[in-house]
Amino acid sequence: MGTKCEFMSDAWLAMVEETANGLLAQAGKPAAAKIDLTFVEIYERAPPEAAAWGEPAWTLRIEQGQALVTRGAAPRPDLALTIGWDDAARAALIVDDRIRKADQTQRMMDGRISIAGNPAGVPASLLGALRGRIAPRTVVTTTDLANASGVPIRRTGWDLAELPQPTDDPGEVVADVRKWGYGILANVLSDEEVGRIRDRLKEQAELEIEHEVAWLGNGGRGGNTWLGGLRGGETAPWQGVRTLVNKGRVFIDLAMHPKILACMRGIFNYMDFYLGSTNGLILRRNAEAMVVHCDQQYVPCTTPIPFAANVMVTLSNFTAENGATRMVPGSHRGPAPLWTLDPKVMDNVNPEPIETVPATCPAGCAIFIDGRLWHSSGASSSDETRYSVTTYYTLPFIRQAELYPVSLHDDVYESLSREERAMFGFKSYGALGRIDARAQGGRGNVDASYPYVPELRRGT
Ligand SMILES: O=C(O)CCC(=O)C(=O)O
Repeated sequence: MGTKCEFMSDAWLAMVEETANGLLAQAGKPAAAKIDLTFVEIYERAPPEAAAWGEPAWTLRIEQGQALVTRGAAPRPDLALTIGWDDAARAALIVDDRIRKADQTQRMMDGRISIAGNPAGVPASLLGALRGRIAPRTVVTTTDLANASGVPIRRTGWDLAELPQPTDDPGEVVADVRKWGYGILANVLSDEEVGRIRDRLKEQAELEIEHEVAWLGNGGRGGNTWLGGLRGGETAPWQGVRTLVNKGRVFIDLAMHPKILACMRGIFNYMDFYLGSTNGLILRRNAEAMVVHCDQQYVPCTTPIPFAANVMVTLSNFTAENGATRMVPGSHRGPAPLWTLDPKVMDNVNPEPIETVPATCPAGCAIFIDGRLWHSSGASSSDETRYSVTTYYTLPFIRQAELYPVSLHDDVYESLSREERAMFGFKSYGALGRIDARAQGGRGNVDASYPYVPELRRGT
């Protein structure tokens, strides 16, 4: 007889745990090798579309080692998780292949479970995969989650105190991003780490100017920028440093920072996502504000979930004076802002003035921005240079802004772990992203391997 209980409830968790431990015992594992499952993040108990049906949205049945998650009364066999113990080869919980197929459409947004400790000595690489896999999945529909929050879209006259403030709590950050379109995680980097990353960015930026390969601008990051060196009499108050992951290990580590990725997972509702770009953004006195835009401005329709999200890591204090990023709170729940080309400056401008608020915070914070949120860099009237790194992640069906499989330098590619390569776009996503080796032993997918196959002909 199976047992029924609410999805992601404590009882659910206890059942998964019991099943896993039952299998462990069957496999003759010592009692000390018990698996202990705990919730680490819970955002919503059930998807709103399910709640709207007015029934307990999810149930879980466990029978003979099978954990069957069903929506309402209707069983969905594609969500069956077979939890077993792969005793022969290695100690690992196995999740049925079917969940992988379901991965493309079934996404988890209710929460995540983690395995506390590692008493059975499960290899770390498998544990990582398992954490993602064992988590139950729900369906992301086109329901606009944020509309339910009751926050009006694009209001003016903000009281700064009601808007997101820096917090140490990743759950609060994700909730802020859902509600306001942005959230600020405090204390992501220590002072020492801020100093180390900023020094590398400064050195690279200075040398790119010296070598006349810099990305510079009189205004902000927009159409009005050039690649090269300083032109006569120009000071370039704005500077971008592209493809940072080719320019220092510190930037790869930043893109893979566990605190940043934990928030990103929440923002993307536990869907797969990958890295789209990593840029240093430096604002000096007289930098102008950028056109108000959203980071998925290229998507030709409104989307009910973010297709992209950005994290701005602050390497100096972000103040209203030195050009802290400016937001239009709640604007992620509507279409992208309008642009028109101003022929006088040959740059995109917003046809109407838009009220924005600065996201101020100390150095070492991470400002998470939903890809649909209207925002811009601020203008700087300060002698305190603003240093930052913006790291951009997207759902894996979106083209990367920096095409890492081709633009990663060979030594950098060789230095990457499997997990890092997956994040850099070497993992396929359904039918997308297959990499054919260009030569014997060339770059390939982390989750599949295609032999190098040249044009084959008979008789040659
Ligand atoms: O520099 C900033 O504060 C914002 C930059 C930005 O929005 C962008 O680069 O897309």
